[in-house]
Amino acid sequence: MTAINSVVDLGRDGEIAIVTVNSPPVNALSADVRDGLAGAFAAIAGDSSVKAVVLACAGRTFIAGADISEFGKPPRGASLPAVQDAIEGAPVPVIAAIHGTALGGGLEVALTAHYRVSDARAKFGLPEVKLGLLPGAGGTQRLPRVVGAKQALAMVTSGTPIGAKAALAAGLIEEIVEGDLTAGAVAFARKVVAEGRPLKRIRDDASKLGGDAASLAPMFAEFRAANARAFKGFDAPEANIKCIEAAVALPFDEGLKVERSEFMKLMTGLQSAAQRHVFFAERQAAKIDGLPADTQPLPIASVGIIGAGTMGGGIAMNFLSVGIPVTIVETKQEALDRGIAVIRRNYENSAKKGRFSMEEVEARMARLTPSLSLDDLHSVDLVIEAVFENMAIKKEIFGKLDRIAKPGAILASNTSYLNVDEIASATARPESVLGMHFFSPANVMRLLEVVNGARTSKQALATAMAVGKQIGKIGVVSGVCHGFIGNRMLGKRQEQANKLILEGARPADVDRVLVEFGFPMGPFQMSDLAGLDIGWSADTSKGETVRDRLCEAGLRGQKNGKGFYDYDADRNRTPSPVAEQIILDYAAEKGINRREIDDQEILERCLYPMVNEGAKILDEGMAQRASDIDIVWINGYGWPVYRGGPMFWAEHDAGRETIAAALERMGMDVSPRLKAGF
Ligand code: 3H9
Repeated sequence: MTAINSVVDLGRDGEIAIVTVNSPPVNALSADVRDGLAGAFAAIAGDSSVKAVVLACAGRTFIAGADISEFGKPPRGASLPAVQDAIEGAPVPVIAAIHGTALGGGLEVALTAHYRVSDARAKFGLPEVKLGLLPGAGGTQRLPRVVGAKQALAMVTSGTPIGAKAALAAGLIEEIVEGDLTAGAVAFARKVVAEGRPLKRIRDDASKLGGDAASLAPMFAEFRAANARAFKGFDAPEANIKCIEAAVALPFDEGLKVERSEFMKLMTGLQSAAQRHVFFAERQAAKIDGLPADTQPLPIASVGIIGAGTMGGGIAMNFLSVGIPVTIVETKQEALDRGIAVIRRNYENSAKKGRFSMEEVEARMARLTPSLSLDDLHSVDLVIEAVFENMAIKKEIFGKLDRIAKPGAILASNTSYLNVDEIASATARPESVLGMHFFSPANVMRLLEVVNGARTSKQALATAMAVGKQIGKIGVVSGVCHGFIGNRMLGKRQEQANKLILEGARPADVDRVLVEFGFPMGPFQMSDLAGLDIGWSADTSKGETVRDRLCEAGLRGQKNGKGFYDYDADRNRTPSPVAEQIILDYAAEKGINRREIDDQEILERCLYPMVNEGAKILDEGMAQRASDIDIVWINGYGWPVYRGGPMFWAEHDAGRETIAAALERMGMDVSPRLKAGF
């Protein structure tokens, strides 16, 4: 075996050359990898003893894409198209041997090989759309020439990979290899040589596209219409569609030009920069600053959950779904039964939608043990308390848990606001206590704030983060402060939204501006959805806030069809005249001068104070890094991913200085970090 460079080797098995990429962790197409491939294929082209080539990868995966960390930097090394030309134009058959994930540029390289084989677990996809991009190395032109325009369209706009079986059925690979992949690929190569099979260049064969521009036009139109909602706000899906249309309508090289031009537009735009930021931010969030390298998370083989309400039940589902048994504790049989029934119904609904079988529903339910006694939590590895937000009750529960739970068990509270250190003080083991703040619906939302108490041990923190990952959440470490990262910032937005409607904006205007920005709903739609009467009681209501008055007038939000909006049976909403009058009366009573408020002011007043609060959270060390705050807002509150999160947006779009100056004009206390940089 010859090392072409530090990441590409050229070996031989008789007359078959074997090119191996070995560039951990994911064999991304860095300059070194491209140089190595260019070198290897140049050597092969000059060696007449080579009859075929196997292109394989070492480590956990085939090439998983272009090297995203190189994007936006000056180009270096061999270009990707030059490498692809060398493969596609090789004088002998090239067989890509695929394991792991052939993604993006990786799949695009494989599509320049003349044949592809894989192991049974391999996955194939063009996920560029998730980075605000499109496949820029011929993927939009070659993939439809293999799997047809329709399937290619679905693959490039969703970014979702397909498995080996589907790839075989679609003609993307020739064979699924059993046993050693490279050996199987070499055997396949020998067969190709022995049978004198042609050099199949995908670019030259348009027969599988599935039609021409005219016959496929309705398919494209339908696809756009069916996905309009999902694609709203994003630039990349439409650019991907255009490229597949070009593949159908134009000769290969012309289509490539369209792809290149669309790719460059996306690549230099803010949306892709934002989405690439999010890709790395997600991975960064998993890292705990200052964690000693030898910290081992504790194994979590069983979980106890206190409270079988909406949150407790949703949290339980996360664990049951990945095979971890849960004991769920309530105080009353009726509440317990109700909670269990909801879990079962949720699972059955998923099964009815075909997500899994009814046997799987039973298997998950069999992992659930209902109980009326905290004593039953004596042997679990992790307890998550999910009762309502009342410090006295939480402290009482943690005091009991301290006596019941086994030594070393992690004791977590799902509190959204309360002081985790005070909760921990009810135990003699504060090192095992932390917050695990799930977002509703807890079985669906990906965000998990892991609240690191003043005395929480590193190991407990690492365990909570690891178990979060195990149940498919994106964990973000937060310090102890009121509302942690997400709700603390949300509070600032709500404060301004409440003021705006008194000063002259209508709730529907505030909601519209934020929805146009990219949030799935605005603050008043959110209040209606959550229920206006959460935490409100008729006995204690003093009519001091708009919310009090709405509740006193019988407006409870979506649950009774009346809130800031009136709702019909299909939940269509129209602004409520009753709510509007209550707001007007309240403003008049308080002597507030109402005026015209434009959309820009609404946006600035809702978002700038939030960014400022994010900066304060960083000032106080309550978040580890600015990008963690972005991850919280994208995954917990519907911040549009194509705007990269509030801190990215402040830095790269709105401008930190602009925000700081506007906040000063509003008379707000501006975080030093907002001025200095995050
Ligand atoms: C593209 O190809 C454009 C083309 O059309 C060409 C245009 C000209 N680059 O996710 P993990 C790092 S766009 C650089 O934890 P897993 C990642 O940051 C690309 N780095 O592992 C992490 O680093 P760290 C299209 C990358 O096993 C480490 O690898 N391709 C890249 O859970 C491990 O990653 C994609 O979008 C990359 N391309 O999942 C695929 N990929 O350890 C993106 C990963 O320092 N990648 N890293 O935090 C993935 O989806 C997953 O990483 C993968 C492995 C499924 C491959």
